[in-house]
Amino acid sequence: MSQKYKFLYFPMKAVGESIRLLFHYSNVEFEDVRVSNEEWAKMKSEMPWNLLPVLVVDGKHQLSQCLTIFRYLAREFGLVGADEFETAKCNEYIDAMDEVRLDVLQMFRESDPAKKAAIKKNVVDNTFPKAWPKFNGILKRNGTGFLVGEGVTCADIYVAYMVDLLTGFVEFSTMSDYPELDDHRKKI
Ligand SMILES: N[C@@H](CCC(=O)N[C@@H](CS)C(=O)NCC(=O)O)C(=O)O
Repeated sequence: MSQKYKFLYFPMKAVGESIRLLFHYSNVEFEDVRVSNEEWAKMKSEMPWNLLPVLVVDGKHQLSQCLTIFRYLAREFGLVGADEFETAKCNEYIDAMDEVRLDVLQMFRESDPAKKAAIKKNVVDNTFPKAWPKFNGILKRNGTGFLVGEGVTCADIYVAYMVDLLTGFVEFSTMSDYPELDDHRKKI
């Protein structure tokens, strides 16, 4: 692997952190550029979709959209399972987790405190109790401690990171109801 990677995102965790984790897990060097608000005002118009994250490969190829970048790097770093079906299962779990993320994201897009509280309640009462047993069951059935196959894939990294991040946002305190998922989060 001889590519040079530069990863541009804001100085926050959010979805960009899942991409940084891929680099760190794979021990691949990258330039971790954390763009300030002042810098962003000057560079926004030059970005392909006027949004971050953006990955720059070898100083010339720009790639946007977080999950596109995540999946591209996962393939480059050999974290997409043993065959095409396992790769598809990784994508299934990443997409399912992204639906959970988008539910939580609504909270941050809402400025009215009452509406924000209602979104949070929906996440705690509906989104998590529907999603977490599914992921818990997948881990139980696979029986290897990983979501797909017998070792770490990008799905483990995305799901474990998002469980950690999203439960933290809404102070969800009953992860112990989902022991396989909670252990997986801690292990990964
Ligand atoms: N669909 C895009 C969304 C990216 C996005 O919303 N980026 C936000 C930060 S998380 C952004 O660039 N905000 C700055 C702005 O809109 O000026 C992706 O998945 O990468």
